[in-house]
Amino acid sequence: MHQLAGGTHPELTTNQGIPIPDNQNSLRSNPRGPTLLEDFILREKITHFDHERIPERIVHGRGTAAHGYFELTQSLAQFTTARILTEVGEKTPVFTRFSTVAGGAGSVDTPRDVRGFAVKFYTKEGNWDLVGNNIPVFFIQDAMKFPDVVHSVKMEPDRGFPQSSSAHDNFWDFISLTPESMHMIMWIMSDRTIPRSLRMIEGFGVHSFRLVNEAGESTFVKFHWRPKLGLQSTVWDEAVKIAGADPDFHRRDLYESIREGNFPEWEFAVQLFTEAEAEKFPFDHLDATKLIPEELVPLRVVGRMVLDRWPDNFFAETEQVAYCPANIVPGIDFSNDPLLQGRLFSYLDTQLLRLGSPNFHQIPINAPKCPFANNQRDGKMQMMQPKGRVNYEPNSLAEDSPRETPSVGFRHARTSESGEKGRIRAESFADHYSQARQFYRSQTSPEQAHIAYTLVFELAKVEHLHVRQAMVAQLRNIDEDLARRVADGLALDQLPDAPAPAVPVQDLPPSPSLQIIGKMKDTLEGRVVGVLVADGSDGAQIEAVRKAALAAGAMVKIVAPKIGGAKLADGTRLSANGQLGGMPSVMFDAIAVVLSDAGAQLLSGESAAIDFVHDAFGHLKAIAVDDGGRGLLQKANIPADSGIFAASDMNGFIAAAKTRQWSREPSVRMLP
Ligand code: HDE
Repeated sequence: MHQLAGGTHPELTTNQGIPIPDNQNSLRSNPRGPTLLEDFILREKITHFDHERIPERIVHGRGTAAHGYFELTQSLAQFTTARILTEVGEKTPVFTRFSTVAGGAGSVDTPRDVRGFAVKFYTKEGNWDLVGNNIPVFFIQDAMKFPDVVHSVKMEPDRGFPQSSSAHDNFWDFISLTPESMHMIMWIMSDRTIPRSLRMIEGFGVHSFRLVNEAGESTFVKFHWRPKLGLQSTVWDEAVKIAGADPDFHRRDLYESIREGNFPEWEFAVQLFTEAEAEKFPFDHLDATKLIPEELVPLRVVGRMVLDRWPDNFFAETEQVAYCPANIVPGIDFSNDPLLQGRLFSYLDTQLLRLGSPNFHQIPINAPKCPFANNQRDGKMQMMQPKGRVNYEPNSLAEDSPRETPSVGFRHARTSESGEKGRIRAESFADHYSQARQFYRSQTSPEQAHIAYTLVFELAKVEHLHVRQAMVAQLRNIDEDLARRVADGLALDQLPDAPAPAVPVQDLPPSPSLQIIGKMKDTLEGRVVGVLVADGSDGAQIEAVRKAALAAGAMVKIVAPKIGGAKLADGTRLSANGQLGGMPSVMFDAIAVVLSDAGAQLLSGESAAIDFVHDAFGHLKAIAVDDGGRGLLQKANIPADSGIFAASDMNGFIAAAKTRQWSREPSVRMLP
């Protein structure tokens, strides 16, 4: 067995501190005899192992997280007393977890799904958890419906599939009967749900919250995260192939970028509005199926978040971290959004099940970094050893026991409530289609085509014809052209009748800020260029690609038929980052193919090489080729187009690599 040489190795012991003499063999009555029950070392080791797993999160089971800091750049002192939002320049530690929603902890990173975006701020006034998503609206208006929507999307209970996919009957059956979900459906059918990288997603607090100032006055607020690298998505066929090529694509990307010192960063922005302003909105801001367009209430950037440290231990930190929307600090308060109100209850409850004890707040990743003290005691896994006889308040026996402090304690916003008690959905929540329409009509034409394409893909997996029809019927209330495209893609004979909307559908003004393409940045920063090489490739040409890509802020990875690398034309050996079969072009944002004639000849007979260029073309990527590379493109039947460049034209290649070649798409895909 290979043992690391050198170093100072502590003694291997049991959990009771007993040194272990032999970690290879259990205790047997004789060398070929039965194992003895008395082997306390074996039993302790196996018992601990048997208990290694805890229940995974019922939603957001698969996630990845990193440490970092939040820095306030603009004070909101006029609106709030929260120190984290008033102390400019102060760096507050954060732990941020990104997740998919539907899949289990062992599912893949790139299904079509919402991404969770949960931030724990360890502020001086206690922990504040902003538990958001990468989409600013939600499926439902009332917490009462949460178990239903989650049951419908999760694997079907009788068959145990599909894992991590909304493309099945139960989901679309529920959705087609739930008009309030239509706005969210537009978002999840868009490319927002197949992000290129977690570093390139937005984050939203979704609900309206309140900021509360010194005078006790409150202002409504929506919280936003905006990625420094801009928004970027994959195309669906690419996401599907990434899932096979690298199930950990997103977490590896986050890990590598932090390891390389390219720290992921987001701007933190707020939308602030008063109650009086909210009354004039053409929707109810307490309804989580609605957003406030940036054109209506502009974003005010007030801070930034940088993730700069990978956790030491996945289980201890990423798995055990417990977010809760009810964790809030003085100066911030909740709104009456009925979805948020339900969430305030749910998270603590789920943590008790998941982490097994009311003392989960003592786990280092969950513990506040400011002092905390109260008279809560005992319980499973109690790690604290409070001294003294007093564990109640008020008391006259202890001089140092914790006391309430009205001057700094949490104060709720001053509000008053009136109205009829009951299970009543506000009339102002009745408009389910206007913002769905606004979203669809605000997209660029490739984005609209992708929404239609995705709906066809998903509904084509639905076995029940009446469910497909019911869904197309709903789409007619959003946009007649969209409904027609989807109906055509499903080969429906006729358009089903649209259900009557509860209130007239409004034609709201388009909001370009809802696009992805409009929010892409003109940059290659944070992206990866893959260079396919083989024995005999031209080293100078490879170097030119590498230099140009690095200068534009991208990473470069070399792919060769063998992991040991390639012997270049000048006899030197170039080491490879990946072997062709295991590092397909879906791993990259743009590719270059630098081959000698012999190399092109060799790779023409290798389907992984043909797929490499074929997929890059089909996924609308910029491609740079030398003569040998062009030979491979010809073998793959790839026609010349404006996204394919001679390797000598690095300027053209780099400019094109910053985006996808949208104009190519109609030539490679039958869009509905
Ligand atoms: Fe969650 N959600 N949720 N959710 N949610 C959970 O808490 C719940 C909702 C979100 O990385 C659970 O610890 C209810 C909206 C994220 O650990 C659970 C309702 C938004 C995460 C739960 C919602 C979210 C969760 C499962 C409707 C965006 C992962 C495990 C009333 C604003 C946090 C857990 C992490 C996790 C309940 C709706 C975001 C069961 C009842 C809306 C990012 O408590």
